[in-house]
Formats: sequence, C-alpha cells, structure tokens
Amino acid sequence: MPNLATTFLDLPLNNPLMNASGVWCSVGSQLEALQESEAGAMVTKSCTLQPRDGNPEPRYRVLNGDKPWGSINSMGLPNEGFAYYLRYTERHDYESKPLFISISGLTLDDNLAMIDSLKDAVTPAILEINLSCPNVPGKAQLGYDFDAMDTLLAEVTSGYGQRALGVKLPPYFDIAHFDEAAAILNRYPSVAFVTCINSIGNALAIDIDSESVIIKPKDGFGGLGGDYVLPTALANVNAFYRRCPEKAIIGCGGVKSGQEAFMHILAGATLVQMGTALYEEGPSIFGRVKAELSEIMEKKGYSSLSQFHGKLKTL
Ligand code: RRO
Repeated sequence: MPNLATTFLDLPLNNPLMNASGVWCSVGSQLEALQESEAGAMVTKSCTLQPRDGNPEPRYRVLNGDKPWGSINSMGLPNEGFAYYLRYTERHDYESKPLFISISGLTLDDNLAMIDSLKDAVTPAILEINLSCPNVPGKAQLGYDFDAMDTLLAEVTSGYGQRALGVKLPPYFDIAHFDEAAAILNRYPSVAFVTCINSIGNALAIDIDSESVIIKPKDGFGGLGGDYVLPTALANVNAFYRRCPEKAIIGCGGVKSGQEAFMHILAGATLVQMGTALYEEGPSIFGRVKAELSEIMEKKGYSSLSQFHGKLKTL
C-alpha cells in the first residue's frame, strides 16, 4: 500500500487532503464532522472580527445540475465571528490532524486585531490570511492590489512576531503577475505557505430557460469553483511552486477525485483542498479520494508522495 503520509510545517499528517476554507467549516458541527472524517487536515471558514450574515440567498449554486462542471458562489463572508473560531481552536484535537484558522478582516486593523489575539493564544492552530475574498460588495481583493498586499504582509508578519503563517491567493492569469506576487511573498520568510487558488472571481452564470442569473447577490456575479477552474489552479500552484522554493504550496481548485489530487501534488502542492466537490458530496469524499489517490500511486509504482511531488515534466 502506498504511504499517503506527509508533513506540513514539520507537523505530521496522515494524508494530504483537506477542505477548502468556506466549505463544511462554518459551525462547530461541521468542524466536528471534518475532525471525524478521513481528511488529513482542516481549515475554518474565513472569519471577520464580528459575525456576519453574508449576502442574500440563493448565493451558491452548482452549474449544469446532474453533471456539475463547477459552482458559483457569492456567500459574502457569512461567519460566526473571530471569537467563535478562536474558541474552536481551543478544543480541537491536534493529535488527530492539524487545524488552520482562516481570517479575512474587512480592514487591515481588523486583521491586526485578530492576529494579535492569535499571537497570544496557546493553541497550535496555523494562521491563514485570506487575501482573495471576491464577494464582499465594495471591497476589492487584496491579492490583486500588490501595494496593499505588500503593506499588509509587512504589518501582519511583524504583528505575528515572525511566527509562520500563510496566505490564500486569488488566481493570477499573467506571468508578470506571478512574478510580482511571488517577489512580494518572498520578501517575507515567515509567510511559510501559499494557498492557490481562491475561486475565479466575478464569473456570471446564466440559466437559458429563465433567461436569468442564478444567484441573487451582485446581479449574479460570483466566484467560480470546481471543474472549470482546475487548469487555472494547477497553473497557479506550479507558478508559485517554481517561484517560492522556501514556501509550501497548498493546492485548491477542481479536485474531485484522486486524479486531480495527483495532478496538484505533481504540480507542487504539499496539501490538496476540496471545495465544490466536498460541498456536493460531504465529508465522506475524503475516504474516496484517498483510496483513489492511493490506487493511482500503486499503478504508477509510487510508494510515497515525495516520489512525485513537484516533479511535473515539461516538453
Ligand atoms: O464567503 C465568500 O463569499 C467567499 C470567500 Br470569503 C472566499 O474567500 N471565496 C469565495 O469563493 N467565497
């Protein structure tokens, strides 16, 4: 049997699979289900300093129903507020799997306030800062404003006492942007990991029968996930893997079976997240994808992840 065990920031994991932030991780019962599942790690819903209801419903839909190609969402950062997730970090069983806490403050000061509390917290939860929420009306994604991203990283890394943390990035589509984003990230050694990608922001899905948009917020505009985004996700994983050799990469986007998980790892991901597919299938997906990844490795003659991690061939 191939060994799916891995390590992340020196922490041992049973396998590289986890949820994408936002999916199955908003409330205690969902987090407990992830804890009970076969996921190798887990992350909480991105949170703000105060609880938020988020955008009006419907705000998440799968596209092409019976044979889904992906999803569109404009949740608008609904969450229970930072204190709630901080409390969860205090009761999580870290022996079973690592826990990431995702924060997405509406202002730099809010992010700094949350980071300040986390700095003094005694839990080993790993901090991820979401620089890429596409769905808060009137708020641009920080990851697309390189000056603001640089300023934020300078402040949060010093505010966090140089402790290891990571960032969740939006997808980039231009080599110059990969270069510039990576150069900024590489200025901050305590940015120990990069999660690529958040949903492809501000897509528009249309139902031809009703001649209508299919989600309510923002006139139907929302973040795209699932099958549609796999090649963009793989490009971003590989682009940052090549440019940020000192950082770990977490791959997210278009993973629904062992095949896409294998591709993300081949492109350079140490951990692999599932969003849309987890939303549709529930936490039992981790056992299935684990078994499929293991079967692919066995067929290819790999006994461990390190034998193919980042070893994507070029022509
Ligand atoms: O809550 C959301 O609307 C949301 C967030 Br914070 C995010 O980072 N990515 C996304 O697709 N939706």
